[in-house]
Amino acid sequence: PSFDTIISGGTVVTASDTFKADIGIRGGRIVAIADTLTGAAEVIDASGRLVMPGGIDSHVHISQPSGEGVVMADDFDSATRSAAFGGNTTVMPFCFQEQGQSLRDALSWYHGLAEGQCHVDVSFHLIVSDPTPQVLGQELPALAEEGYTSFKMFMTYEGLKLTDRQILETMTAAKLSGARAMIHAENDDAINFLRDQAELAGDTAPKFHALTRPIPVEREATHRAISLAEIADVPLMIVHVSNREAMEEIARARARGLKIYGETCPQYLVLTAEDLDIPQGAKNVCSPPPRDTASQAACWEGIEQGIFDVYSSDHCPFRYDDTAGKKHPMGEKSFRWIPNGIPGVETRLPILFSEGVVKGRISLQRFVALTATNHARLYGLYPRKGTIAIGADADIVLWDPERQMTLSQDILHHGSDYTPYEGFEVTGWPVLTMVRGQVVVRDGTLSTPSTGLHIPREKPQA
Ligand code: DUC
Ligand code: ZN
Ligand code: ZN
Repeated sequence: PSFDTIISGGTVVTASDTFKADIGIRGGRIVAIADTLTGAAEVIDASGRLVMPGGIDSHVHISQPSGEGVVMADDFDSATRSAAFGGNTTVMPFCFQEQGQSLRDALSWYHGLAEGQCHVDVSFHLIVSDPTPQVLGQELPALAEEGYTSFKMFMTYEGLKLTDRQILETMTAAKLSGARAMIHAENDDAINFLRDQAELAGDTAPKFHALTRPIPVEREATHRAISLAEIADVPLMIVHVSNREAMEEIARARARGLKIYGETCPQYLVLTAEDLDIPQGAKNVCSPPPRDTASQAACWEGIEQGIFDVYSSDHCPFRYDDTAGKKHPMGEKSFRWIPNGIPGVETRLPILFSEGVVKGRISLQRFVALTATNHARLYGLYPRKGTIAIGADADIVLWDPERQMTLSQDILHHGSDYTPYEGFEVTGWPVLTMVRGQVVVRDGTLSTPSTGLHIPREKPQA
């Protein structure tokens, strides 16, 4: 046969087009796209299905140390299994540099955890928390050449946060090495001030997590991050944008010609701060916190109008009913100790498809751009990944646009013991996930052992 696999009779969607075609796959790559193809060891019937580039989730946390006595709910096996069931073919987790640690040591620890465990492809971002001259002058440039072409900086969190001076120096290293700079924008001093005040007043319940990280905390830091990027003359990705004011900082910077990119996440589209003000509110503690319905509408606007280039999960899973998770013993005393983050790698695509495409807010093409193509472009995976084209990896999701599902912990595969989206109704569901031509999930069953690889990346595109 000419092909290992043919995907037959489906509707192919890319970031630019929607068309009926068969796809021929050989050696893990797409080698033919035509009206009708024949001659394959396996033919997958895609009639009635959308055939889209597999999701690329460029913002997930896996096995990341998250504080004293806290353990993340997913390892690479469970996180990438959950990703595959959710229609994703590549995830980009963070490799977190501890204080005093070299980036290489950090990477070898994460690679050790990931090796042989992954069900989808994986490509690491770095988190630079200790930007010594050695790290910025030697390690980052060398690692960028080796395919680690992006890193995140934090403006908050003890042990992670950088000063403005350090951010400028680290951004400059990104500029010199051609790597993509990403930033978590929240004003650390403002958070600490508000948090101390809240605790003094006895306001320690989970809802005060959101109230002590109000919108100006994020807006100010976003503005400052953009200004620093302008000073350093480097493009910058603002991750997990939650509200209109931060988004407007990005829009304004772009209107002035700066290369500022924005990411938003499902929690900012469908959750609000009120979801922290419930009996099990710790389940929804994440940073930045979900806001209000006006902020949801603003984030939808950013999605529709192109201010946001990427939509990621910020999957950062903890168990709820667990003292190593959301029920950390100190968390009862104050929200300060509740680990920040929620699971979402498996529910990301269905939420955007249902709330975005089915409800008429975005086109199918925009869905693909936001969930796959733009991630590939902005992080140096394009055109190997993120599109359906001759020569690209056969990373494909078959999507049933009509299937109705109720999101629920029972049907998910992550390591968390809950989902923030319990009971949420969606239309549209991934029914087959293929990574480099191998079917990983079909009809709700994981069908191969872990064949995910680490993918070194090119320098990102603007
Ligand atoms: N930032 C993230 O990117 N994820 C989880 C928590 C946080 O602060
Ligand atoms: Zn962050
Ligand atoms: Zn994150």
